[in-house]
Amino acid sequence: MPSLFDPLRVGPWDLPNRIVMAPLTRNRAPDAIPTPLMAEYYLQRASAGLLITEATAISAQGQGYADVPGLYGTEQLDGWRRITDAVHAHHGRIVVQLWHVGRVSHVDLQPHAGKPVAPSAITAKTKTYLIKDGVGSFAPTSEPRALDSEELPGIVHDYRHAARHAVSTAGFDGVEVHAANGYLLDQFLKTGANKRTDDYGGSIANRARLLLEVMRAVVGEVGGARTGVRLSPVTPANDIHDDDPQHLFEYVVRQLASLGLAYIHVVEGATGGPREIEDRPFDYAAMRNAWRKAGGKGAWMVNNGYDKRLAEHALQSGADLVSFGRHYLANPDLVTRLRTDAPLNPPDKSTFYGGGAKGYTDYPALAPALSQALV
Ligand code: 8OZ
Repeated sequence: MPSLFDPLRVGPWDLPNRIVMAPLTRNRAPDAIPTPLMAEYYLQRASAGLLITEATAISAQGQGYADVPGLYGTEQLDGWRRITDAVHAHHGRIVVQLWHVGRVSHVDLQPHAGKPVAPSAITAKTKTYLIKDGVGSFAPTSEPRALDSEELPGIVHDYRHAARHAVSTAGFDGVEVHAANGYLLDQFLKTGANKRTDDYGGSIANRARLLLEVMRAVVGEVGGARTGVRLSPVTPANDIHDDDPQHLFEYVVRQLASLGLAYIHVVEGATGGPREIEDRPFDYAAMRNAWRKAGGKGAWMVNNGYDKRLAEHALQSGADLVSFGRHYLANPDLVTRLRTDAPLNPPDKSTFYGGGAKGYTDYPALAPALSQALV
C-alpha cells in the first residue's frame, strides 16, 4: 500500500512524496507583483512533493482581490522567476495556479473601473477583499456583465499566454488551471451562475465548453504532462451551485481523459469547510472511476480537511496525492512533521490575508536536531 512518504512520478516530475501544498491566497503581492518575501515563504516549503502557488491572475480582468499576484506583466513574471529559482535551488517543484475570478470581483479592481465579467449578469452573494490606504476590508462583489460569445476566444488566449510565460519565462514546472470555488470556469460549468442560451450555456456539454477549450489551449502550450486542473463539484464557495454536479463532473473528467494531464485536483465538500454537505451529496469515487475508465492516467489529487490518518486512508482507496492547505500554511516542514508524528503549529486566521512576515514566513520549523532525532 502506498504511503504519503513514497515517491511518485507524475508527468516529468519525480515527486519525493505524495504531500502537496494546496493553493492558498495570501494577498501579499502589492501591485500584483510577487515579492522576495513570497520567495522565502515558498522555499521554506520546498520539501513538499509539489508546491501549487496561490491563485494567480492571467489578466487584469481576471483580478478580484487586492494584492494577489498576476502573471500577465513583465515585472510579475520576473518576480515569479525569482521564486521558482529559489524553490529549484532547494530541490523543490512548483506549479502556478492560473486564475480568472469572473464575477467574483469589484469595479475598483477592474480595468477602467468596468464591470466584472461572468457567463450571465447575476451578482454573486459573496465578498471580495480590498485594501484602501493600507487598510484591508471585505466588500460585496460588484454586479457583473455577461460576456459576449465573441469575447471568449480572448479569454482562452489569456490562459494560453499565461501558461506559456509561466513555464518559459517564469520558470514554473507546470500550471494548474483553477476551475474551482465559484470563479470564472466554475461559473460557466454550473447552472447557478450560467443562464446562457448560446453554445456555452444550457446542456452539460455546452457549460463545459469553455473549460475544455481552455484546457486544450493550455495543454497545447505546455503539454498535458505539465498541466493539472482543480475542480470543486459541490462547494458553495462564492455563491455557486449546480443542479446535477454528479453528471456534470463525470462528463468533465471523461472529456479531460484524452489530454494526458499530470493530475486532477478535487476539492471534496465545502472548500475550507465541511467535507460532507447535507443537501449536496457527491460520489467522488464514481468521478474518479469515470476518469480512469475513459483512459485518464494522471494522478488523482484530493483536498480538503485532510490529516495524516485520513490522507493515508485516501491513498489506500485510490488517491495518488493529497494536498494540504491550512496545515501547510502553518508548518513549513509539514513533510517531516507528518513523517514523525510531530505536533503541528496551529494556523492563525488573523494573518491569512494581507500583511507581512507575521503569520507568513515566521511559522517555526522543528529544530534541526529534533527533526533529525525523530527521523
Ligand atoms: C480565499 C480568499 C480569496 C481567494 C479560492 C482563490 O478559494 C481562492 C481564494 C480563497 O480558490
